[in-house]
Amino acid sequence: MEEEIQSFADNGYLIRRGLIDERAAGRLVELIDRSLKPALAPVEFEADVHYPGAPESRVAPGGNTPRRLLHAYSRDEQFQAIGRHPKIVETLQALMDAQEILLSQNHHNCVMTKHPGYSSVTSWHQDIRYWRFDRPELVSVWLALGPENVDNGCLLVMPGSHKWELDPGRFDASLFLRTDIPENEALLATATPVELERGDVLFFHSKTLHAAGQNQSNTVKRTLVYTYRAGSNQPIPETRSSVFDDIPVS
Ligand SMILES: O=C(O)CCC(=O)C(=O)O
Repeated sequence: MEEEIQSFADNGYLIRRGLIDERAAGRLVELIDRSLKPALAPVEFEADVHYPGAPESRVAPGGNTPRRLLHAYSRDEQFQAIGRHPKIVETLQALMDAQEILLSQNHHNCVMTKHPGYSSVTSWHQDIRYWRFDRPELVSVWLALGPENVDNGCLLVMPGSHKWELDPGRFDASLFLRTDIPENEALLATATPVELERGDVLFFHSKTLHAAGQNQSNTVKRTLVYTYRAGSNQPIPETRSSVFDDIPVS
């Protein structure tokens, strides 16, 4: 684990291959598919986010394409089992150097679905930009439930970006990294695809710059995503980070 802790500290992300066994991952896929037809609320639709490539509106072609099944943790015991999975929790304890770990119900806590035809591009951003905690030190857990690659819109990261101090001028009004200014060219050249297989788990820091493309394949991509904090890193009261109680998982 020492090497993995160092790699996370250096790069702002860590991949643990095959952390969730095939049977559990397969059952999750079945559960997610049952939750998509019809899509069980609460759901975020591609058309809601207005990201590049998203349908114009809910009544445009593809307007009913789900992007995220929200509030994953409270939907089903199977989602809870992953949220509290011992291998995930022990990795988080090591990466955050903390015994007490809590799962946030306010951030991520969703199944991301990327459907062929109507998925959007997520531009470069740091998740912490809209989150409010004592310290910007949270870790998100991204469980691949099938292959994730450039073709189906896998995550891209900029290794080491969680340590960069970037002036506000590098970002646009929505706090996405600007791709139209020469100052960001060298950063954009470091983009690294995170290619995963079913059962692989990506751990990434809340300051790591990441992005994702559209799904150009002909199958749906499904990913379960949770965010965790250490017990000592409290959400700021009366912000969107403190709306729902965090769940202790250790
Ligand atoms: O479109 C994607 O898969 C990326 C999602 C993402 O970066 C986020 O929700 O923070």
